[in-house]
Amino acid sequence: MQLSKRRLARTLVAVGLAVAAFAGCDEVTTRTPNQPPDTFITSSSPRDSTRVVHHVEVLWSGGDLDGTIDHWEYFLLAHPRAATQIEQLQIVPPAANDPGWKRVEQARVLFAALADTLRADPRGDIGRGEFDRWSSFFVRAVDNEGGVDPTPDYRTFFAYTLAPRLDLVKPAVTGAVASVPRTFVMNWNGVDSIGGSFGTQSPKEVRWVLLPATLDGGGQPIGFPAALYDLPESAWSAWIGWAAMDSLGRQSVFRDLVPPGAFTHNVFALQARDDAGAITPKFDAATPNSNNYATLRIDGTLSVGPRFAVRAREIPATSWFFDGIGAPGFVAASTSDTLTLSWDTPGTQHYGANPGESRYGWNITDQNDDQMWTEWSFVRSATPRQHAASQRFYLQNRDSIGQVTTAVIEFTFTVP
Ligand SMILES: [Ca+2]
Ligand SMILES: [Ca+2]
Repeated sequence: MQLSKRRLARTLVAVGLAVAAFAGCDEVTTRTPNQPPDTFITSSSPRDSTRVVHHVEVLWSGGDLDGTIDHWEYFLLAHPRAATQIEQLQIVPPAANDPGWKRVEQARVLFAALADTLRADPRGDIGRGEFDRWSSFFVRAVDNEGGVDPTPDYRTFFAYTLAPRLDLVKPAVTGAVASVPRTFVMNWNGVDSIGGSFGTQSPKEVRWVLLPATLDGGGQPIGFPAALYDLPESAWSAWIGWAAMDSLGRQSVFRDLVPPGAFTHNVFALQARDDAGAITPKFDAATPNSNNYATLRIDGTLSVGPRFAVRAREIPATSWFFDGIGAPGFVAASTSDTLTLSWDTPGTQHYGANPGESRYGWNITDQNDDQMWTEWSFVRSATPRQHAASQRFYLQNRDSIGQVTTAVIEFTFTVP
């Protein structure tokens, strides 16, 4: 391949010289035609016809006999997924005017080639789990007169990688059923192996699915994970960028999934895709750090929102617990004319959210009036309060998905 290219280049040079010689005979009427530049890949990696990690850097050089090289253009051609041997490929350079040629100023480029095909049934043993795909990289010089190398140089290589690995965390429970209230947040971690000694990176994007399930006597969802391997594309969410600004590449929020008092069983499953197009191939509920599906009991009898306890330093051995949104208020008798109140960091772990800020106030008549509250803050205590009569303490704790639990305690004052 390289030889035939060089032979052609030499022929072109010879023709060019002949034209130049001819043009020299008649300087008045003929201008020497531009000679196209030539291009040669110089890097040793990827060697032609080899299997390489899909993060590929190619370096090249070139020359132009009658001018200078202005810039370069490259083209990455992915071969059909079914091809496993180089003999099966049709390595045809793209058309000179193909819009897929990409301009580059430097004589090198680093790119992620496709490696999106697993050669094993993901339901069985997938060995090392490598995904691969054949590609050809073409590069051509463009000279100062716009002349394009008609014989791009190229390399053909078999790129491989491993698919991202996912790890469902709170509120999922590895290998067991997690009970969650009807509004909850699924959270996960993930890591993508680039391949070889290249280390790891973040997955590029994720998608999820939440399916109804029936549990068997052992608490296992019937027909899973088989059902997950057979899902049509349309059952999945859209692909979501891992680093999406709203964190939705790392969590998904579900609100009011069942009516209050009702419950359902569901399976939540997750896949990630990397920059090679490789998608998490297996579904696993039980292996730590690789558990990408989980069984949920979405229970409408469980309270929704942050939960926390409030304490008064002057009334030891007593606390008032607020189990989420709508928790009833308390009446508490105090013999101290000072109240120093504090509260726990709100509990949100059980439904997958994170605790947020608190605010409080006394004798609030309009909860919608922000002026009656302190600023939202992460301080979990109130300034000591003097009192000589009944007073109402109002406290709000919010979570990372905007749910707010309001606590009300009426303190009556009795002289000891
Ligand atoms: Ca030229
Ligand atoms: Ca990868």
